[in-house]
Amino acid sequence: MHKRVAVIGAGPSGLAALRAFETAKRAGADVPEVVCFEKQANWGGLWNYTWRTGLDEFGEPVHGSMYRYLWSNGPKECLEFADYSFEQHFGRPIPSYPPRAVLHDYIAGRVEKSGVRPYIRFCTPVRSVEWKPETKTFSVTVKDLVNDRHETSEFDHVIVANGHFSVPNVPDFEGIEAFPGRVMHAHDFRAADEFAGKNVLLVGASYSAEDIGIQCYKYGAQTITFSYRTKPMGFDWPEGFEEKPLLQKLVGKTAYFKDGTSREVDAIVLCTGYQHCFPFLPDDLRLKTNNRLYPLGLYKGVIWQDNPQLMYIGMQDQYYTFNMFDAQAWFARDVILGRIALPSAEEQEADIRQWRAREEELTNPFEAIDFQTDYVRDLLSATDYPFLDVDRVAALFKEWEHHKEAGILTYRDRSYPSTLTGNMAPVHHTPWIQALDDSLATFLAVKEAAE
Ligand code: FAD
Ligand code: NA7
Repeated sequence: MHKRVAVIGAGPSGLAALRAFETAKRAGADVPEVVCFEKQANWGGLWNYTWRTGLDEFGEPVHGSMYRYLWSNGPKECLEFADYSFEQHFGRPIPSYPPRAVLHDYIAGRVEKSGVRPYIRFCTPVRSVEWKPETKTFSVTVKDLVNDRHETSEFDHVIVANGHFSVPNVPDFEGIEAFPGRVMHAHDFRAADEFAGKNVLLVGASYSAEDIGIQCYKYGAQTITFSYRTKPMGFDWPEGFEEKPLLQKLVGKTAYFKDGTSREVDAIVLCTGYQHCFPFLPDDLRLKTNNRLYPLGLYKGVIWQDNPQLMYIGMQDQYYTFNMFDAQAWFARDVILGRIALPSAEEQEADIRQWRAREEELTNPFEAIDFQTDYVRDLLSATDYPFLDVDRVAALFKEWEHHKEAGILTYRDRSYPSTLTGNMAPVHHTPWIQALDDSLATFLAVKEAAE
C-alpha cells in the first residue's frame, strides 16, 4: 500500500492510532506508511510531565497541563486497554488509582512493546495542513525544532490527535489585574506546595477545580473556596472548604460573589476549562466545539464529515479515555484500510444528529456515562479491537461516582476488579490523603517496604 498517513500528536490518542496500524501490520495486513509528528521530546501527551509553563525551550507553547502529585481521578479499571492489561504491564494487580508516573509507564509500555517509536518525529510540531483537491492529498508542513527548519510533505490521510486540554480558557474578572497575590490558570498549576498556609480561590466547578482544590488542601492550604458559574459540585466537603456562586469582582484581596458574600483570598486558580485549538488547520477542516460528549461535524465522533480523509481522535469530553481512543483509532484505521465503508452524506448526518439529540437530553452523570458507553460500544462493534466489556466499565464508572459522593477525600482508597482479568485491585499501602510521595517506586512498593 503506497498511502501515507500523518498522525498529529503522540499522546494516548495518537499512540492508539500507531498501535492500531501496527496491530494490523503484524496480523499480515498491507498498511500505509504512518508518520506521527509530536511537538514534545517524548510520548505520552499530557501524561508526560513538564515543570515548564508558558513557552518551552524552543519558544513553543507548553502543552502540559498536568501537575505534580496528580493521581488518576477515575479507576484505572475504566481506562484499561483491552489489548494490554495493567497486570500484563506490571506483572501483578496494582491499586486502582495510580499516580501520573505509573499511568505514563503503562501507556508507554504498550507502545514500546509494539515497536512504534521509530514512526514518531519528536520535537516536530505541525504548522499547517492544506488540502490539495487536484491530488486529493494533504500538504503537511512541520517545524523540525532541533534543526530549526520547516519541511512539507504529502499525505493521503491526516489523523488529528493533539488533545484539547492544553489551551486554557481564561475569563476576565473585575479587579483581578490588581489582585496582590498569585493568579494562574489550571494549565499552569504545577505543585500544590506553594499554597501551603494560603486561602485559595478556585473558579470553576468541574474536574480541575475539584482536584486542584483537594490537592491544595492535602498539601497544607488553609482554606479552599470554589466559585461556580452554573451549579456547585455539591460534595460533602470537609471543614475548610466552601462553595460560592460566581466571582463578581476583586477589591484588593477581597473576592465578592454573586450572592453578595465576600471572602479574603491569597491566591486564585482559574479552573475554567480549555479550548479546542487547531492553529494548523484551515477553517474548512477545523473542528469548532466546546467540551462536550458529541461534537458536531464528526461521523462516529471521528471522521470529518466534509472530508473523510481527515480524522480526529479524542475530541470528546471524557469519561472513557484510553480505551475510547483505541476504539476510535481502530475505527479510523479500518476506514483508511477500506475495511469500513462510509455511508452516504445524508446517512452520516442523520447518525450524527441522532447522537447529538440524545446528548442534549442528558440530565445527570449516570446518563452521560451510559451515553459514552453506547458510543464506545457502537465503535467497537465495527472493528476487531479485542473484547471490552463496556457494561462492566459503565458499572464501575457509576460506582466511582457514588464513591466520590461518599467521600471526596477517600474515594481514591477504593478498589475495583479489572474487567479484563477479573482480579480485584489490592488496597494501596497508604490512604491517598497521607500519600505525599507520588513516585512510581513508592506507589508500587509493598506495605512493609513503603513504611
Ligand atoms: P494529549 O494527552 O493532550 O496529547 C496530545 C499530544 O499532541 C501531546 O503530546 C502534544 O504535545 C501533541 N501536540 C499538540 N499540538 C501539536 C502539534 N501542532 N504538532 C505535533 N504535536 C502536537 N484522563 C484520565 O483517564 N484519567 C485522569 O486521571 C486524567 N486526568 C487529567 C488531568 C488533567 C489535568 C488533564 C488536563 C487531563 C486529564 N485526563 C485524564 C484526560 C486526558 O485528556 C487524557 O487522559 C489523555 O491525555 C488525552 O490524550 P490525547 O492524546 O487526546 O491528548
Ligand atoms: P471542564 O470540565 O471543561 O470544566 C470547565 C469548568 O469551568 C466548568 O465548571 C465551567 O463552568 C467553568 N467555566 C468556564 N468558563 C467560565 C467562566 N467564564 N466563569 C466561571 N466558570 C467558568 O474543564 P476542567 O479543566 O475542569 O477539566 C478538564 C479535564 O482536566 C478533565 O478531563 C479532567 O480529567 C482534568 P460551567 O459548569 O460550564 O458553568
